[in-house]
Amino acid sequence: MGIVNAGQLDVYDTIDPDLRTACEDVILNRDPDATERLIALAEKYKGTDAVAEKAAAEWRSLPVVKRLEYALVKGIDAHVVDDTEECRQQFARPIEVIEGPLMDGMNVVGDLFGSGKMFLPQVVKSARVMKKAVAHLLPFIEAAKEPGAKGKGKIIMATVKGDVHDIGKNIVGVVLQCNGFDVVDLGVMVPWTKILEAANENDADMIGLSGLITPSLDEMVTVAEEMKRAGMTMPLLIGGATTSKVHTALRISPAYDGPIVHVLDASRAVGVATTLVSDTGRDAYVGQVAAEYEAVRMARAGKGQSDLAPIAEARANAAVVDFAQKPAAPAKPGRHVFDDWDLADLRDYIDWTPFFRAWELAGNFPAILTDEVVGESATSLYADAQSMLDRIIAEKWLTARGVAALWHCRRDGDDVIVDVPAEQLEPAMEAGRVSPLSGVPHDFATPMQTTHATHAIRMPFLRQQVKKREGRANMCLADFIDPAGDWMGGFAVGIHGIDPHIARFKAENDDYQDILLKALADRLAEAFAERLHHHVRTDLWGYAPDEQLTNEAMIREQYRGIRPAPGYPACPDHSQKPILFDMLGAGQATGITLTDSFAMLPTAAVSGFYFGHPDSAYFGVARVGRDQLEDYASRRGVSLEQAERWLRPNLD
Ligand code: B12
Repeated sequence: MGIVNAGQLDVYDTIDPDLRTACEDVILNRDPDATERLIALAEKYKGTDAVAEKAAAEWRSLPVVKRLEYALVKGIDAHVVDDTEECRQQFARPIEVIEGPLMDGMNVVGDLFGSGKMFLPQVVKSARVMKKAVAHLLPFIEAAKEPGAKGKGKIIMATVKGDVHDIGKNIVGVVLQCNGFDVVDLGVMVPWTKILEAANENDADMIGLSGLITPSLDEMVTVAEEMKRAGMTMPLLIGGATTSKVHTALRISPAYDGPIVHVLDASRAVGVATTLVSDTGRDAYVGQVAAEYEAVRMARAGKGQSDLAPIAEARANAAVVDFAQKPAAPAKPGRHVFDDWDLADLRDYIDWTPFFRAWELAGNFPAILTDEVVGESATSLYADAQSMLDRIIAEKWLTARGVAALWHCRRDGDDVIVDVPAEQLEPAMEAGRVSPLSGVPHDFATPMQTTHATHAIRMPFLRQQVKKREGRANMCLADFIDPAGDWMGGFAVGIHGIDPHIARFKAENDDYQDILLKALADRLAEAFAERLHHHVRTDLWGYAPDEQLTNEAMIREQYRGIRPAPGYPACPDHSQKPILFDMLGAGQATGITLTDSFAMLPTAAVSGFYFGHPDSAYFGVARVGRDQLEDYASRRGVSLEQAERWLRPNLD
């Protein structure tokens, strides 16, 4: 068997070709003499430490320009300041170091990435080396009053107003910088005024917008409209998890006259940006994208009325649930606050697959670690993640704060009327937020057994209207709640304390650790949501006291009950979050706040509902019709325009 030392990872192309061929011959069984030849060759490499030291020494004895290239490709930042300084003394002007050896090195990185021989984690490490070198040179460039390095083009990047997510945007920024673009990153929650101002002040070549949640889609349309009103013509790039080519074509593109391109991921961003600044390819490309988006619009326009059932018909086809099977009343009803959940405990609940996806490494954990293509990169990234997690836990970098509550409730049509202890709601009532949302008499069939006075809060849900095949229901989350009296829950969890560490990494120009920490905080938030749900099932609600599931089974959701989160397909309206937060007293209990687009701060946060009935399941509401929109507006006690804004991504 071939044995791979996962601790000794290299860019495949840089392995000594003789050694590489000899190893491949053995592993792929290409030659009957392969073993003998490898054994003979191994003599040359005897004593791995000595070989490593020799290789290290050899690298350090290269000419300084080559040393910089080596450091960039390998992502080694240990000597970069010394080497950059040595290089600076050899060149007439400090700017030449950037435009010469550093850019040459980054071009090698860009080529390896572009041809799939290097992966995102390595590229981000290379960018860290580049940033440290540039940071060393900047004071000299400024002192000499020289103009800065001439990049390929200047891009203003921002996560739009109301949205707090920046991992995707940061990754794209790093990759663009690696490929010679100047990136002016305005951060998160950026209003359109600031984006337009920055584009003008910096004489930018294009603007890139990012967003993770659906309310950001409308904000992107606003930015496009304002760019048009200001007479701008520069290209606008659109990216982020909820954005799509279809939405860009249908909604954003008609709002602006300049070129608009939806970019799926970081690896495509370089090609698109490079074409958009090129003198030769730009016009043809812009024309091609415009034609593509026009075709999307035509295809949509030709589709005619989609097949939606009237809401009354959809309701008549609601899921039929046997309430004899509903879980018993919770062992510990009411609210439970957790100020500082043990991070070491959360570690065991982490779902690692999305972590690798965030770094554009495709595959499922743990198989990804031995994947033929990305295995090396994934293994190295995983090792870095583990050692950062060790420090996060040992040095208590982060704090996991959460709240869970279990309330008595009953179904009323597509709403659930929830009986919430008054003391929990008081701050919200004082702020005048609760009254328009409840308006329901306190008339439960089975009154809640609690010593507190309670308030009835109406939580409206949306129902599927797409016409179903015979025997398939038009689902709504309210269907899982017994109209004669039942129980449901809510939760909010957040990972606090990231800011000082991110500030430290920023000061050190270390994008790699910055993105790594954010991605780990997100994983811990998701793990906390999973862990708390487990605690609810086995203890607080206690309907599955003996549940024994492996982490894998838990990730596959093989447990009873669901925890849908506002924004997920079963309850796509993010504006449920303020009501949920009031019901939980989540602000005070967890320190989590909501932006005006209902994003949560800290960013690594999750909130949602608990449904315990064994039949409860995830589904997608998908498109809703005008009739349901009107009905929903009246159930929420808001204007039609308001409801339209909230439900826009789902409107027919
Ligand atoms: C991981 C994850 C999380 C993490 C945080 C993610 C993060 N920091 O970005 C956690 C667990 C905290 C989380 C929480 C929530 N999430 Co979430 N989450 C995801 C998930 C599984 C992956 C997102 C991700 O990290 N991708 C990796 C990054 C690198 O990709 P990216 O951001 O898309 O960026 C890439 C491209 O889009 C592009 N790009 C991005 N920006 C730009 C900009 C430009 C200019 C260009 C050119 C390109 C570009 O390049 C990037 C690199 O390749 C998605 C589902 C999915 N498969 O996408 C849901 C998803 C995004 N989440 C969703 C929701 C609803 C939520 C919550 C609101 C749920 C809740 N009620 O608690 C919260 C909101 C948190 C908050 N603070 O407000 C929904 C959003 C849809 C919607 N209706 O709004 C999704 C789509 C899930 C779903 N199917 O419903 N989530």
